[in-house]
Amino acid sequence: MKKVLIANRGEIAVRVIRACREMNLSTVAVYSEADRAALHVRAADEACAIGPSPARDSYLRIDAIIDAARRSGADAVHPGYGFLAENEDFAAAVRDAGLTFIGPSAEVVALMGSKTAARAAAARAGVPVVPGTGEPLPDRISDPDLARIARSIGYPLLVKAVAGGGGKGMRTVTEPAALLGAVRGARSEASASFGDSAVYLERRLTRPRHVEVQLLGDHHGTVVPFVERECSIQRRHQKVVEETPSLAVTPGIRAAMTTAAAAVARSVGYANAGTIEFLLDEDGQFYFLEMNTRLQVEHPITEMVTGVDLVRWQIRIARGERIDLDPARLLAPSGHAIECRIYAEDPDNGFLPSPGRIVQLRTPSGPGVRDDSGAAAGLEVPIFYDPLISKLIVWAEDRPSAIQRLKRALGEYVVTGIKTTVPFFTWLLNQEDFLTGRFHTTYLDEVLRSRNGQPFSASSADVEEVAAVAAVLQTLLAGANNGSASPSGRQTATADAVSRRWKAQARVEGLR
Ligand code: MV4
Repeated sequence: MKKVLIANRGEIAVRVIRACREMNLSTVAVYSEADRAALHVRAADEACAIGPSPARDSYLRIDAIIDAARRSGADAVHPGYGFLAENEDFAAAVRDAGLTFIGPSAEVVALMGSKTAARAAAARAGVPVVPGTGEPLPDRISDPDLARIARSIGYPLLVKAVAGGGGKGMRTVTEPAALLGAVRGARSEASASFGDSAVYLERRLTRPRHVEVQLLGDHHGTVVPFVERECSIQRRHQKVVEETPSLAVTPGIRAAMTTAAAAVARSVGYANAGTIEFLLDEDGQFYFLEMNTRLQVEHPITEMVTGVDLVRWQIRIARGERIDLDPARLLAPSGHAIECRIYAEDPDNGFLPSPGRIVQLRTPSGPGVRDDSGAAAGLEVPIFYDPLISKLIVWAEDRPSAIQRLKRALGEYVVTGIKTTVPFFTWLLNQEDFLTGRFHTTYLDEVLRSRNGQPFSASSADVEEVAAVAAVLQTLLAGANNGSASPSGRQTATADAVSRRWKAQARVEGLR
């Protein structure tokens, strides 16, 4: 392997390019029209245009990407996450073009893509699954048959899409009268989203946590699991904060859960980085949910507490190397890591996307801080893609110190020109339930609903203070260069004095 094409964009493309460079591999970026000047294009050794801005005309075009690999002479393809990362046809097309796919086999991608097949594989490996139908419901099931199956599973239950994941095509049913409508609704949503109307039923667990196990498998039959990640802080099925280890996982649960995860992966001959998602209920019982056959957004927190570079290992595994990591080390985390997903969204306006040109961007640094960014000052955040601009990851000796460090780092974050979710995180990190670890998968949606749209940013006192800092600066600068300079640009206020100092400093630097 000499030259890797990264079939993705944004922060994950940059992340993969960094690993390649450390391994002396050349890199090829691909880009849509909207991404001509993007960071991942600048970061790579070379870049190929693959089509118009909408993802379906560029980042989702299997033929265009294979063609770019041929043109550039790449011999391997890394899919990142999202886009084609879990598309079995893409994995097969890469293989059939004689290239190395830095991911699992097309067959395993297909198997885990069917949520019922994945569930069955987990059950065969001896791993608990939530009571449910197991098989997709027959297309033309009679109403009485459906009602009988539902009754035997018990209410409340969930109708889930076989091709689903991420909450799409999912419906809660709390009483028999709502069953038919929910099945119909789920079928049509699944059909529209995935082109597959198949659904199945599962008992709905109340207030479970979402805990997942990272693993690596190689082509020689070795599978090693890592300490779990806690991913219950989600908004509308999108993770927003992840941490490791989980406060809810005891050593006993960890041993059982990681063993279960490895058993599922081993049973399907898994070779790549992968993740087994579990639901963990209030009495410590866990259940297999899904397997993700790719690198995940939140992989850095695992890297921070284990010292293992997961992308490097994906590449080594794809080259046929053996995993020679000490399994005990992967289950004994050093310290605590937390990630915040920073989006170009306006938290004070229903988290609406906030695309546009980034005027200033200063990302935090210092001890224990890692910033995985896909954006830069002067660049547009396009409307066409997921508006994740940056992942802020911190490490510290323990959870309270990690939270302190995260607050410090969020205070250093400066971004102007677009709105971001930074003020929301500053609020979240002060919530009693977050600090004590008393949360579950519906926690965030519940508190956001109860807040009724109160703003996260700037009280008027904060705005006044920012204005005062700006006025002082203006006076100083006027003295320094004969009154020709005047601070300009938009200023986002947060309720944090440290943040204001950093912003003031960034502004001075911006004017020099
Ligand atoms: C569940 C569940 C409770 N019981 N299954 C949501 C997305 C999809 N991947 C599966 N999901 C859930 N499945 C049973 N049997 C609760 C959820 C769920 C959830 C899961 C993980 C993270 C966030 C969530 C938010 C709401 C519901």
